[in-house]
Parts: sequence; structure tokens; C-alpha cells
Amino acid sequence: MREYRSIAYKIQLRKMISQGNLCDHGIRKPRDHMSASESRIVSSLNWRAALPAVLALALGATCGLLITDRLQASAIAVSQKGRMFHPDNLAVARGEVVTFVNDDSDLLHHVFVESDTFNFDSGDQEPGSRTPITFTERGTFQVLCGIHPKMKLVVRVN
Ligand SMILES: [Cu+2]
Repeated sequence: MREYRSIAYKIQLRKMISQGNLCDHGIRKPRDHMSASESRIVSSLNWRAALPAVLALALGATCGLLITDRLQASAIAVSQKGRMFHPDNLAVARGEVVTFVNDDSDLLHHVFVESDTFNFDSGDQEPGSRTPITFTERGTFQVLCGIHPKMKLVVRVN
């Protein structure tokens, strides 16, 4: 015999058994032996029993999307504008992503980190571009611009 795993289906089976539409072994009585009202109940049971499960799934999916949105919204961004980093000082947790946004409409930037434990080089950053850096090591790092030596950002990774 087929094994029915879903709770919704088990509930449906129990109801059908109690209504006499099924014997204890779960074999459905032929439809044409049911009255019209019995047949309607059996037809409607399936989605009614499954409805809470469907709703729970939909709700879970919605929550997942909201959490994902929130994570993306809370991503740390550093603006590169007027030949400066904004902010110029930052503390993040290890593994966090900092996105560098070139907000200068007419300047290239070129962000890099050079240290014993962590290195990064963005290459040229076009105006309007976004460059994510994942800080994978703990420590305090100087983030510099290869084009504008005065641009400095200190990132502390905890
Ligand atoms: Cu620059």
C-alpha cells in the first residue's frame, strides 16, 4: 500500500474513515456508491485539509524574503565622493561585506588594502560603480585609493 506522509492527508483519511467513506485499510469506496453530498465532502476535503499547510508555506516563504531584503538593506556601504571616503572610519564583524560606491560622477577611484593578513585590489572603479569587499580577517586595516593618496578609510574587523 502507498504510504501517505503528509499530515493533511492523514487528517483527510481519518475524516473519511469516520464518515464511512473508507475502510480501516484506507481503500476508497467507489464514488458511484456515495451519495451526492458524500462525494462533495470527499472532493472538498483535500484542499480544506491542506489549506493550513499551504498557508504556513506561503507565510514561511514571505518571511524568508523579508529577512533577505533586510540583510541586503543593512549591507554596509562606503561612499567615495569628493576624493574622500564617507564614513572614513568603520567597524565590522569578520565576514561582513562592505560595498564601495563611486559617487563621484567624473572621477575614477581604485580602492585597495595592503597588509600582512588581508589584501584587496579593486582595479579601476568607474563612476557609479559598486565594489564589494568581504573582510575575511580580523584586525585593523587601512583602505586606500590608488588614484587619490589622501583618501583613507580605517576598517576595524572584529
Ligand atoms: Cu580615489
